[in-house]
Amino acid sequence: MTHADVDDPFAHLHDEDYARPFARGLAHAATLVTLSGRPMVSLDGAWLLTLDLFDEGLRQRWFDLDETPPSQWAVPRDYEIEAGEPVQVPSCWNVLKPEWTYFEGGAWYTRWFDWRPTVGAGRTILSFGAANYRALVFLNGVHVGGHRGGSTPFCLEITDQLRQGRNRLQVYVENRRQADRVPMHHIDWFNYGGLYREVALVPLPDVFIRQASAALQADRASIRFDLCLSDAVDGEASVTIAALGLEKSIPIKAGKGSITAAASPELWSCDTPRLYEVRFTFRTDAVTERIGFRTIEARGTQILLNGEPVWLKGVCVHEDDLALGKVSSEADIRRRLQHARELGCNFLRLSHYPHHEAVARLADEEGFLLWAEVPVYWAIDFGNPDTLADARNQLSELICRDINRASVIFWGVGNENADTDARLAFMAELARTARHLDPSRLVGAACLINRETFTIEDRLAAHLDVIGLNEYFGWYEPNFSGLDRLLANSNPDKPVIISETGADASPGHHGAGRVLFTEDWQAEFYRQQFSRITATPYVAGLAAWLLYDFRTERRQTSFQRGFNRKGLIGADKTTAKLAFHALASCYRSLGRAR
Ligand code: GCB
Repeated sequence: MTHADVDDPFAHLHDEDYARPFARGLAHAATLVTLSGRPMVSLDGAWLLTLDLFDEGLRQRWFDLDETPPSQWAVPRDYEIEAGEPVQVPSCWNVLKPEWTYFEGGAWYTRWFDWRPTVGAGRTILSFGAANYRALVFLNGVHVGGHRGGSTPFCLEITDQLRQGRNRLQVYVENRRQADRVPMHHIDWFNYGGLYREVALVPLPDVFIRQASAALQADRASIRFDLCLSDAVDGEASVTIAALGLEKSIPIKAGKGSITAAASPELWSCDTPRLYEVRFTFRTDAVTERIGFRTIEARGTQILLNGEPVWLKGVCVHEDDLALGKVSSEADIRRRLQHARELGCNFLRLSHYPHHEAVARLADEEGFLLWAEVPVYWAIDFGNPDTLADARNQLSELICRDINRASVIFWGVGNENADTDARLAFMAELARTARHLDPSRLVGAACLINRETFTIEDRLAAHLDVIGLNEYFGWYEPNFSGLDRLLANSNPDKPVIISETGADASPGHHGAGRVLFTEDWQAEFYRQQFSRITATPYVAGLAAWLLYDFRTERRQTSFQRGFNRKGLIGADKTTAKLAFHALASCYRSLGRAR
């Protein structure tokens, strides 16, 4: 029997192939549409949510059901949309009800919206900021596509399924941890589920601008513009930067066009984060981006911003909030940047997955440099071609989304992955993908240490521009002698960034000397680390692990209680620990020279 045997009311009980029809129609990087400056209709707000641990909704095709009230049902049902819990989107279900805290499974979101055609907008897409991990989308009972990957945006065209008047939108979101996913089932953060970023309808003309980018070239005297349209048409697009008096046409062949034009913009930097309004048009369509122009390069063991060495004073951050889970409100993002500024930072590592797109927009405005990465974390199923396809797509979606953000200087392709042949091939392919999509930025990953010889030793390093090093000498190892050996023994030919170092401290817990989980040791740990790191010429920066304490079920001692306590500030995002002030004074001691 198959799911198609609708006359047999029990067919679904025996159909283990129920999910097959929904595997098709996955949105991916090439179907993303740039939203910058476009009019949109928000679909955020009130939705109804029904948890579905057993995939009953896919087995029984809940999306197909009519909306007759139970009093008129001829036979019983297992699903009633209106019985769903009213929730707000964006949200993570884990923080909505205590009994949902640890829920890992599927859930059905439903809402209705009215739609009328707009003049000049022959096409409509549905845009999702992110859904963790897999989403299947149904409009008026029709499966219109889906997406996998928990932190990147996706777009689905719904032009043919939209009805004038009332429409029913259902999204099945599922957050099971699985060995073949990216990340896999073993992670050191909380597996929040849900439709946790914005959802919108985007009206578009018949042929529209899918992606548009502008990047300052290495000569710092010209800008390259790239444009990709929705369809393989020929024609002429144009680009304008009014503040530079620049107006150029871009010849389009088969839906694509590129030009390089002479221009000398004021350079974007941390001190002067100058942004220009860049307007791309094609026929009736227009996209407006605010773009900063700068160059970033690795030369020897230095990182150069606009040709000048920059030392990265950084901090890592997770998307995690006691009240909101993985939802990032603008207020939350601004608070992160404000705390980073108080710490004396010019750099943030957005670990370990793509963060909300507003982070890079605000970092552009405020003059922070960013390391953005995909969750190729620990023991990924490196030999699995489908897992590679998923990882490559997540990386491509991240790059497409943030291609115009001056703040983003590194694409991170992985974190602490054991050095096997399969992993090398997998991650080298990700590095190639990043360079192919974006030759203007640097590629990095948190690499490995040989613990017998105490050297940085990772075959992946040959494929990277910057070597990330996560090291916890003084925390997971009882003293710093290993760090001394490691820093002295290694002789890298490219910049090294300490992409993580840190120690747990339970807020308010004190003690003298190396007493674990005390604020005092965490502060002393940073002082010890900092003097060694800054005395090492090939280290070009540090990203402390990390800004705030965050939820993770791996951590269950009385000091942790479900939290990683390596935050410089507690999970309340208010209580600064001693280490916050210690690291701030270390960063201050570098002055402006670094
Ligand atoms: C690491 C991981 C990070 C962990 C951290 C820790 O190396 O990259 O995700 O949370 O260590 O606290 O142990």
